[in-house]
Amino acid sequence: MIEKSVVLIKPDGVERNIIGNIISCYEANGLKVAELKLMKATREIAEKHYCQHKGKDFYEELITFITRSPLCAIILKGEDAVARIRKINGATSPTDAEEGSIRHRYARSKTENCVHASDTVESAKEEIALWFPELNN
Ligand code: 3AN
Repeated sequence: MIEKSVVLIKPDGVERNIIGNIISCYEANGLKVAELKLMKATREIAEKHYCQHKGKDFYEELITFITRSPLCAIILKGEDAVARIRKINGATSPTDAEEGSIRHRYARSKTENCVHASDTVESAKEEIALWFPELNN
C-alpha cells in the first residue's frame, strides 16, 4: 500500500551537513519527497512529538537536543513507506543499527541519532498534522 511517513533529520544531521546524504538513502530506495522544510522545533512541538517519553531519564536531554537548532521535516511517500523507512534508518542506538542503515553510518549516540521516522501509519497521520499543520490535514 502507498503510505506517507514523517522523517525528521534531527539537528545533528543538519549541523553536520548530511541532509543530502540522508535524503539520498530514501530516494535510492524509491521513496519520494512529498514535503520538505527546515524549521526550528519549539519546546511545545517537541513535547507533543515526544509525549510518550515524558518522565523518562533521557527526556530533558532529548527535548534540549531536538530544539537546539533547525531540523529538516520531510513527508516521504511510497509503497510500505512506514516500515521501509524504519529499516533504512536502523535501530535507535548506532551500536545496534544494522550495517548500511542511516544510523549505523551517521548516528553518534542514542540521542544524537540523526533521524526520526513515524512508527505506524496512524502515528504518521498524527505527525503530519503536528509538523505540517499548514497542509490542513
Ligand atoms: P526510534 O526513534 O528508534 O523509534 P524511540 O521512539 O523509542 O526510538 O525513541 C525516540 C527517541 O528518543 C530516539 N530516536 C532517541 O533519540 C531517544 N531515545 C530513546 N531511547 C533512549 C535512551 N535510552 N537514551 C537516550 N535517548 C533515547
